[in-house]
Amino acid sequence: MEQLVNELSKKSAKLQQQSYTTKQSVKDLRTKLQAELAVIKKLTARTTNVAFYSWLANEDTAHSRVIKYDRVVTNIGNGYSVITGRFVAPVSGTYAFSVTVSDKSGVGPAHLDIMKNDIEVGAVRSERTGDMDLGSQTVVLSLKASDNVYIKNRGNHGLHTHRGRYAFNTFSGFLIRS
Ligand SMILES: [Ca+2]
Repeated sequence: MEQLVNELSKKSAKLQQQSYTTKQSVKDLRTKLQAELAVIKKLTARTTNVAFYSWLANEDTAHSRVIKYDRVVTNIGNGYSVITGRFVAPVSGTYAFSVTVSDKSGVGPAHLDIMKNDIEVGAVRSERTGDMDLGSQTVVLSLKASDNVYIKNRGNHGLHTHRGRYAFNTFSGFLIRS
């Protein structure tokens, strides 16, 4: 009887030790997993992909104050809206934007402003003289999520769309880093 009690007592102690070890392992694993998750979150934030490219094909929108570049080629992250002509930043970060402009030859110069939240941050121009000439501009901006960027037409001479045949007037942008 005494031997049996001893054996059971030993077994119980062993089980208690095993239980402790298991609990410790689970705790260690949980700590490791939390650290891994933090790394994954950081990497995911870093690889957020935002990029768009659109050009002007429709003559009707060439005279509007906010240029609505209607031929959307790329819109990763859906930041650009063809309805409003505005790019709205889906995430905070550093962004680059480029615009090219071509005037209607012989009609008048084309002068466009790059606007951030309705404030001019860049400008680009092409002269009415010189057939098929292009102006271009690139800006780098720090944006908060929901800040918007668009292109404003300062003049009213229209832009060279060539009836949608050539992508002379373009607007593009991408997230450098969030
Ligand atoms: Ca010109």
